[in-house]
Amino acid sequence: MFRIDRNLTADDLDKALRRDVAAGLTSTPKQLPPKWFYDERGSALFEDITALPEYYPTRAERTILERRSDEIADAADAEALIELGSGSGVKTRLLLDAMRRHGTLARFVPVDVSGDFLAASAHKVAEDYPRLDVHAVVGDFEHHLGLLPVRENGGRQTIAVLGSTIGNQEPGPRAAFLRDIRSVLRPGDTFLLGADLVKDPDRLVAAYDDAQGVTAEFDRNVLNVINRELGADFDPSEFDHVARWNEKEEWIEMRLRSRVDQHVRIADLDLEVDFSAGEELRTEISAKFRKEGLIRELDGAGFALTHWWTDPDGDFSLSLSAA
Ligand code: AVJ
Repeated sequence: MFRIDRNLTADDLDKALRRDVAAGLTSTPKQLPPKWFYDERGSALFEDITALPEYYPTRAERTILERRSDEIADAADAEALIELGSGSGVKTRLLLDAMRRHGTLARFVPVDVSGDFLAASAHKVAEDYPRLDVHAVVGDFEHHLGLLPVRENGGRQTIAVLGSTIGNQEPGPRAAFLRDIRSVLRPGDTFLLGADLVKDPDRLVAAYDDAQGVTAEFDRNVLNVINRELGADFDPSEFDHVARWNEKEEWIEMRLRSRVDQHVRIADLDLEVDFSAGEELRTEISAKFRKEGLIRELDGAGFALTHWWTDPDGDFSLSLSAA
């Protein structure tokens, strides 16, 4: 069984991009939200990143799921899995398989902003799990949580946010996001969260500034997106990729540093922007977590952590919390 709801049109996305670019390039310091990395090329580059020797998070999370998915499924005891930011689906299948073995799973609700990608991957899940009711939702899960088809059959729900997607948000919006998730759940429901952990800064920086330069290409790709979508004339080769560990905030920052004094025109916004040599545009934060801090944040949103799993190296965490 398969259906797809579209809560987000191409026009909504275009408006959001215009708003974010206009605000971000006129603020000091300049910044852009990371969600605009992911056009077709950006999504393919991210897939390449997940296979890099330096980028451990995807492998570490997969290892946890390979070892613990049955425990997770037993603890969640859920009728529906709602996955926010559903990605390419390898990890999802480990979870779905375990939940199916557990025996209660009837519904899968993958939610993503990228409609084409979501439709293709959700459709494949529906084919491979013929007894599962697959209800895909195209939406911005930071804003449209209230529109989700939660609890259509009355059973227990699990909401999953994997891949350390949550690390892209600053603490304020992150707290609001966690509260929003809590507000669509009821007692007995659970929240499964994948979160990357604080570790040696050299390893963190290497994970976001790989030797082959794939992450640098991914970072610069946001400029290609703005060129194409908003008629801008960025020359991506005039920007260097920078990854830096912010010790105080405990997050990785990715930045694009202008190599020269330059002037950029964003035609569709009627906007001209100057970059001085060495000036940096922040393109992403990727927050890293500690168990105590995460418990506190979850608690602040009304969740009680019940399970905590890491990979054998202690690099990445999966936690299950009760609503
Ligand atoms: C998809 C947001 C989890 O923060 O590690 C990877 C994105 N950026 N390399 C991350 C990313 C650079 C990734 N997330």
